[in-house]
This record gives sequence, C-alpha cells and structure tokens, in this order.
Amino acid sequence: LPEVPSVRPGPTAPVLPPCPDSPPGLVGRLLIEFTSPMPLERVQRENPGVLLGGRYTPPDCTPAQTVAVIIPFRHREHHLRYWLHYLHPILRRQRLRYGIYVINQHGEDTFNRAKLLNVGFLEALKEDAAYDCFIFSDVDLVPMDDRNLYRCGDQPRHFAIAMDKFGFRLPYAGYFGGVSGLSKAQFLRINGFPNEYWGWGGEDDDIFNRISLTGMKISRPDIRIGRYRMIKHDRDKHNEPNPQRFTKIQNTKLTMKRDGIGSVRYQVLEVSRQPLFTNITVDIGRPP
Ligand code: UDH
Repeated sequence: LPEVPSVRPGPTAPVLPPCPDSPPGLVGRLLIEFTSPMPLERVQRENPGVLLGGRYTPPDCTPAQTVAVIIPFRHREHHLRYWLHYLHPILRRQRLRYGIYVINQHGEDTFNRAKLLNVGFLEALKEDAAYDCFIFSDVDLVPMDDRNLYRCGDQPRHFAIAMDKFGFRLPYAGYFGGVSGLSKAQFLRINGFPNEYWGWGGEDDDIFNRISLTGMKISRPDIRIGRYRMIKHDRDKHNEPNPQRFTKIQNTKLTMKRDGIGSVRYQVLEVSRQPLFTNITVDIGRPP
C-alpha cells in the first residue's frame, strides 16, 4: 500500500493584521533614470521575494485588495526591464498583494492598446479570481514618488497625471492616459475598454467618456505626487496615429454598449510564467 502521509494539525498560521492605509517605509520622491544598463538577471537578483509569474504578497500584513497590473506590450523588452526594476520595489513598499501581466500582441499588425488591456483583465482573472483591482500601465512609465499608491478606490483612478514629457502637468482636463486603475466592478460597469481603436490615440479618451457617461468621476493624486518619468523612444512601427480617433470619441455613448469586455475576441497563444512577470502572447486580429 502506498504510504499516506499523516496530516497532523500543526500550529495554525498566524492571522496577519490588515495592511495599514498609509504603508510605513515609503520613501517619497525617487530618483529615476534610464541610462545605466539593466540586465534582467540583476532585476531578478534584487527582487528575491517575488514569486514565479511576478506575484507578491506582503509577509507581514493582509492587504485589502488583490491587484493585477496589466501592461500592453510589443517589442519593448528594454523598457520592461527598467519598469520591473523600479516597480517591484515600489509595489512591495506599498504593501500590495499583486501580479504583473505583460500582454504581448503577436504578429506585426496594427497595435491595439485598449484591446490588449481587455485581454489582460480577463486573463488575469482566469489566473486568480481574487483580483479585484486592475492597474493598467504603459511599459515606459515609472512613478517618481512611491506615495502614488497603486490601489483602487471608490472611483476610477488616474495615476500618471504629471509626466515629464508634458512638463509635469495634466495635458488636458479629460486626460486618462498612461497609468490608470479601476476596480473590477468599475471596469465591468463601463463594459471594459473599446476593442476598436487600432493604432495610436483616442482609446484613453474613449475610456474617459465611458467613465463620465456612467456617472463616475476620475480620482487623482496630488500633482506633486503623481509625477512620472517616461523612457524616451521613437514612434513604434505599426502604431501610427489613428486618423479615425477624433470621430470615434464623439460616439462613445453609442458604441460602448456593443464594444467592450463583453464582445472581445482573441486567441491566447502562450502563457509563460517568468520570474518577475507573466507573459501572455495573444492574437487579437487586425483592423477590419
Ligand atoms: N506599446 C508597445 N509596443 C508598441 C506600441 C505600444 O509595447 O509597438 C505599448 C507600450 O506599453 C507603450 C504603450 O503601448 O508604453 C503606449 O504606446 P506609446 O508609448 O507609443 O504611446 P506614447 O503616447 O508615444 O507614449 C507615442 C509616440 C511618440 C513618439 C515621439 C517621438 N519623439
């Protein structure tokens, strides 16, 4: 007979206290630069507490939320290394329970940021149904202050409000680009993000419209805290400005019911759990 290991009731695991609202040990303003080389081995070595797939849970407290960070991606490995290098320690200091999902668009057809974010929402939930907060972050944006907490609140949150490339100001009142966060309920309430913005631009304004049209308001950090450095880059191939974006954002009210998380079609080609993130390569099709 196979030996059955005897399970003895051991000492019960200690119940950790809830994580504090303002995490102790934040450092505030950070020095962010993108000149020193950043090999992935170094980033791995410096983040030993991160589990396979880029998962982390604070060892000393129980967080109120479980956060999925979703990154739209194609051919930006160099940016991703800086992002991981800076963000893992920040998210750890913020005492978040989180996972990092890089949603990699397969092939060379026109890029579609918002559709990739929809895929990230669904695929993260397939991995862990506990995710209740979704942070959507471009791969080239690093916060300059760790008091900019990557959490969800009672309204959708815009984090990247003061980027260096815009002179550390909001470029316009309805700007919702770069880094944003919605709870699961908020995301579903707006039917997720549009799938029909191919190429650069407009999708963030459409998301802003969805939020306003459902009666929600954007919440933002203090302008001194919501500062970001963007890794300088040229325009990518196959992500040209979308000439339809100006008319499309006029029609959110009509399109948001049929185009969103309820209608997204895609095919996952590979899920690969890396030491610091989960890579999901996906075929999202091409513009009609
Ligand atoms: N992204 C990729 N690969 C691509 C295109 C976009 O990963 O080929 C992702 C990435 O996360 C990026 C985000 O989509 O951060 C937004 O795309 P973007 O960085 O191209 O958009 P942004 O508005 O820049 O930051 C537009 C081009 C600016 C050219 C300026 C030349 N001086």
